[in-house]
Amino acid sequence: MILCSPARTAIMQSDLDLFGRQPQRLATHTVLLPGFVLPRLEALLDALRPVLRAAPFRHMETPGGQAIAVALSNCGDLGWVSDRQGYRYTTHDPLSGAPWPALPALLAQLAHEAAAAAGFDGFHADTCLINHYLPGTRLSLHQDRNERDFSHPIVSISLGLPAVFLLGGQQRGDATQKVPLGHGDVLVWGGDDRLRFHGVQPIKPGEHPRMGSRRINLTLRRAT
Ligand code: MD6
Ligand code: FE
Repeated sequence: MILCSPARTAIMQSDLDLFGRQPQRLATHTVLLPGFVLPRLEALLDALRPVLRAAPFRHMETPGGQAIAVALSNCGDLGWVSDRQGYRYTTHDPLSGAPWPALPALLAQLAHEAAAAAGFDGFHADTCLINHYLPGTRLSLHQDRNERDFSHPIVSISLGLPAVFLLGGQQRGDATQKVPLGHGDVLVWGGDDRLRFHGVQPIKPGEHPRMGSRRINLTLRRAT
């Protein structure tokens, strides 16, 4: 799928997800791929299980000393952490003292394919942040700026309970676009949109048939 090609006008049958939903361009360099991971969902969950056994979800502290409502873990060469010292990437899990679990090949492959589908060729993730939301949990507006090179896109996979993603602008006060993200959806953004403010509205209570009463978000990046 070459969504970025100006020559391309028709959407191909192969671009549609299981439910016939089409990729959607939300901004110049932001593309929503509905249901992109659904065909490989079980393999994806199989790959996550050992990662989360080795590096369980935990609540980290903000530099200001507040508990972050979203529980998180990581896999890959690096993992994103927050504590009194600030936000940064580490090679080791501070909880176990061991290196973060390796990035499963399937995750790297899905990220590569989703990025390409959104017009970002040659994306090779080296880290995946795994976020766990319970109903009521929100993520306040922020920018992702702990990575070395903002020319790489970010691939974000949503699983479980639906969320409303807030896509803001370059300034914190800019208007936000509400983007519904459902189970299996992938959001890819980069380029001019890479430093947009964004957040997640409080997750509504519910029960997802496969994932239970939670939302899981996987954000794949190139941090180095
Ligand atoms: C989430 N995502 O969807 C949180 N950041 O749970 C993010 O903060 C995020 O989805 C950068 C790019 C895509 C994202
Ligand atoms: Fe973010």
